[in-house]
Amino acid sequence: MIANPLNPTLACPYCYETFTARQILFRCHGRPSKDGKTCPLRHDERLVARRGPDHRRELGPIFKPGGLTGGSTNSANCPDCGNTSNYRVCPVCHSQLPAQFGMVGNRLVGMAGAKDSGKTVFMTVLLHELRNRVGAQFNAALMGADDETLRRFGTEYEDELYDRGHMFASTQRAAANDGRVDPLVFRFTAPSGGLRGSRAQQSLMSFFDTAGEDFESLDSVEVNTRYLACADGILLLLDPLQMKGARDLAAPGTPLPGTGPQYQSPETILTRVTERLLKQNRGGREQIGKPIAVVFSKIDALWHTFGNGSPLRATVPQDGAFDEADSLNVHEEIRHLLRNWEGAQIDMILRNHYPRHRFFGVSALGQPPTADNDVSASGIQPYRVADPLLWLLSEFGAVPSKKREGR
Ligand SMILES: Nc1nc2c(ncn2[C@@H]2O[C@H](COP(=O)(O)OP(=O)(O)O)[C@@H](O)[C@H]2O)c(=O)[nH]1
Ligand SMILES: [Mg+2]
Ligand SMILES: [Zn+2]
Ligand SMILES: [Zn+2]
Repeated sequence: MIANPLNPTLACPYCYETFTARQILFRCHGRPSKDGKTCPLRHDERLVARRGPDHRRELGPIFKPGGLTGGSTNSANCPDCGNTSNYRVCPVCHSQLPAQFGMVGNRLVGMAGAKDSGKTVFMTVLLHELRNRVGAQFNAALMGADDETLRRFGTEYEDELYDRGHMFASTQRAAANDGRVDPLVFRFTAPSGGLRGSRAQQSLMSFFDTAGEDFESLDSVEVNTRYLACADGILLLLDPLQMKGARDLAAPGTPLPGTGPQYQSPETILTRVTERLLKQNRGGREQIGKPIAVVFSKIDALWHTFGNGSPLRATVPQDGAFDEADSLNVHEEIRHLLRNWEGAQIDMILRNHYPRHRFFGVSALGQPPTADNDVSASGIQPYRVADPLLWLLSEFGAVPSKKREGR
C-alpha cells in the first residue's frame, strides 16, 4: 500500500479510507483557553453520516493544522481559541485516530466470511485468548485502541459468550446503529525477537465484524471492498459445514448452518473476495501479494473423522514463537482434506492467485454448541484459534517465527 516512502498512504482503521499523514486533521478539545475563548461543542455531522447515529455527541470543532508539517505532528493549535490539541482525526470520517497512528507499524487485519461461518464467535474467542493465555505466552499485550472498543468488546461480545454462554444473533447489533457495525480496533504489542531480542513491535488491528449481510446489500459490498483492499492481511473464515462433502460427516447433533441463497459456499466467498482484490490490481495482474489466512472453522464437528496422527488433533506447541513446521503440517492436512470435502477448487484458486496463502483449522468453542445453540456445559476450550493471526503477524515480522528444522 506504500506508494511513496516519504508520504506513505495510511488507512483509517474505522472507515478504511486512505490518506497521507499531511491530511490528518485535529479536533479542538472545546475547553476555555488562557485568553478566555471557548470553541462551541456541537454534533459532527460527518462523523454521524459515516459511522451512524451512535456517534451523535457534542464535540469540539475540526481544524486543519497550520504550518508546513501538516498532520505529521502530534499536536496543533486551534485557530479559533488558540488551545493546543493532540486529538487527531481521520480527514474522511472524523473518527479519533489511535495514539501513534501513522507513526508505528499499523497493520490492518481484515476478516471476511459467509453468514454463520463463525466470524463473531471466532473473533471474540481470539481476542479473549490474546488478552489472556496467548498474550502471556508471547509476552505481548493487547489493548483497545479506543475506549469505545474496550467497552463494546466487553459488553457486546465477551460477556455474551463467556458469562451468559450465548451465541450471537446476526443482525441485532447492526439494527441498533442504523445498519452499521463499528470496527473493533486493538493495539497488539509484542517483542519481535530478532537477534537482539526484545524491540517491541506494535500492530494496530482493526476487526470489522460484518453482521452477516456481508456480500448482499450494496452498501456493505462497497465498505467490504474498501476494507479488503486496504487490509495488510486477510483472515478468511470458511465453514466446512457449508461444504457438501464435510457437512455429511459432521458429528451427530452438531447445529448445522442454514442453506439457501443467503448462505454462500466457501468457494463462492473465496471467488467474490478474489474478484474484489483483483480489481484493485494495476495492469490486470492476476496475483494478490497480501497474505491470506484461510481458516476452516468448527473443526470440532469433524474431529472424529481425522486419523490419530492428524496435526488437527495434535497438541499445539506453546513456546512463545509461531511454529512454522507445525503450521505447515496443518496446511498440508487441510489441502488433503479439501478433496474429501469437495473443495479442491478452493486450493486451485489460492494457488493461482495468492503466493502467500496458508490453511488453518480451528475450533473457537472446542466442541459443538448445545441443541439450543448455547455454549456447552463444559465451557469454551478453543483449539488453534490464535494460529491464523500469529501467522499473519509473523509474516509482518511482528512476532517471532520458529522456522522448520534444517532451513
Ligand atoms: N461446532 C461449532 N460451531 C460453532 C463454532 N463457532 C460458531 N459456531 C456455530 O456457528 C454459528 C454462527 O456463528 P457466528 O460467529 O455468529 O457466525 P457469523 O455469522 O459468521 O458471525 C453459531 O451460532 C454456532 O452455532 C465452533 O467453534 N464450533
Ligand atoms: Mg456475526
Ligand atoms: Zn478551539
Ligand atoms: Zn476514517
